Amino acid sequence: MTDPKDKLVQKKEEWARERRGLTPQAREEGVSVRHNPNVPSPEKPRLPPGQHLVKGFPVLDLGNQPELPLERWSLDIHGLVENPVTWDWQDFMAQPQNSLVSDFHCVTTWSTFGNRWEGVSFKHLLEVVRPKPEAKYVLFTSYDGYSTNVPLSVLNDDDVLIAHRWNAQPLTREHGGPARMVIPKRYAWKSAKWVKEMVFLAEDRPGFWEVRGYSNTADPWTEDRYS
Ligand SMILES: Nc1nc2c(c(=O)[nH]1)N[C@H]1C(S)=C(S)[C@@H](COP(=O)(O)O)O[C@H]1N2
Ligand SMILES: [Mo]
Repeated sequence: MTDPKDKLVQKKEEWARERRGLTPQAREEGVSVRHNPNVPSPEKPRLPPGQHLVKGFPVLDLGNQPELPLERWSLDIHGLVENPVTWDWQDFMAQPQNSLVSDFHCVTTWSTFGNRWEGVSFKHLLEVVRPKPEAKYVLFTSYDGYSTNVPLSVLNDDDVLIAHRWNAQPLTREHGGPARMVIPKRYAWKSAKWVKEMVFLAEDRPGFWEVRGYSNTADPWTEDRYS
């Protein structure tokens, strides 16, 4: 018997092979820059191409949602940084707290608008750990065995958070509680739930979906879904 997780992985690998979810235009042009995400423009719609808005907040993961009591939780941040840290829950909550609203776009084509996330900003984390000049990428690993990689230049942004609350409630286990990444400008698979470890690296190291046909860069505005 195959477990449901294998089925999901097989399904999503099939999506990548068939390049599902791409608009006809993106299929023909390949990844094209029809919207430059760095230049806000009045014509830029709120919904990225090929996405649809859903009500509520779907849950998507490998099917293994770890149970993490706060007293056993920790976040280990190391690699090419001047000041590696391991935060337990108290340390994490003692950091300056931020609150912001953003949209969330899953590569399987659903999007949610106006999520209020609360937590520690990535910019603050960078001030604490002080990346070395050669650090260019971060590899995130999670308590469920998941991993994903993101360039430091993308993480060094005002809307990137390590979140522990969603819409005024503690983040539930199914959505990655006690704490998860939120990277609104990238497809949602780059936002690691149940985040456990961050390693700062000089060379890029692809994560779980990045080795299974999904884009390394994952920009929703250019339909950068697949590799
Ligand atoms: N640890 C972990 N993080 C993960 C995943 C996962 O399987 N494990 N799935 C990713 C995917 S594909 C999506 S769409 C979002 C979904 O977040 P949600 O379940 O809170 O909607 O989490 C991302 N982060
Ligand atoms: Mo996703």
